[in-house]
Amino acid sequence: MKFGRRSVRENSLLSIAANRYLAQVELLTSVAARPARGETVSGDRAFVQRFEAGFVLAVIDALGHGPHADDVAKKADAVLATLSAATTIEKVFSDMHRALRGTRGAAMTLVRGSQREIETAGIGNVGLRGRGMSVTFTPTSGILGAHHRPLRVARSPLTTPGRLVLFSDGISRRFDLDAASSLSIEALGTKLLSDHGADHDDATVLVADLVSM
Ligand SMILES: [Mn+2]
Repeated sequence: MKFGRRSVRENSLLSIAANRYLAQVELLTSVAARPARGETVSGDRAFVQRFEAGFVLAVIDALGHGPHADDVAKKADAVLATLSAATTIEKVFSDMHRALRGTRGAAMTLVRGSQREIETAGIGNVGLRGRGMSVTFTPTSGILGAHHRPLRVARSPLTTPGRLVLFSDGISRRFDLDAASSLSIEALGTKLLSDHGADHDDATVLVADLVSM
């Protein structure tokens, strides 16, 4: 069976206040994803939301794979659809935890960018790596919808140019972002899927570049 692969790019301009000056920062994102072998649907989701002066990036991995995981991911989609620019990162996670109660649960890592900084948090094993900007990320152990340790939110200054990579655990962590620095966001996503993806699990990579205009 052939795996469905998709790569989607979106561009947008964000008004980011850097120091005293209003600088334009461009957020470019690309998603590469495929379901586990033998499945036609995935329990992974990649989410990108842009606001006038900020953005949210997230990858969700519902436990297991196949239609049951997809059902859980649909509930997660509904929570993310309610996000606004004012929604705190803590509220997204608490709403998600509540919405997924009674399901098999999910892992989620989320990046919330605002005018001067990025906030990061994750429950479970969705990975986050940064290149170009120093990204602090301290994942919280547990499962959304079941039980988890108190959420840890880390903050880092937003600097450009920078690259963020969020990836579900269907992608092995042993990849070298520096070695792949010349790749476009689309090529990096495709490479991580093909070179570091595990066939037995859904795999999703969200790559984002932040570039000053
Ligand atoms: Mn997984």
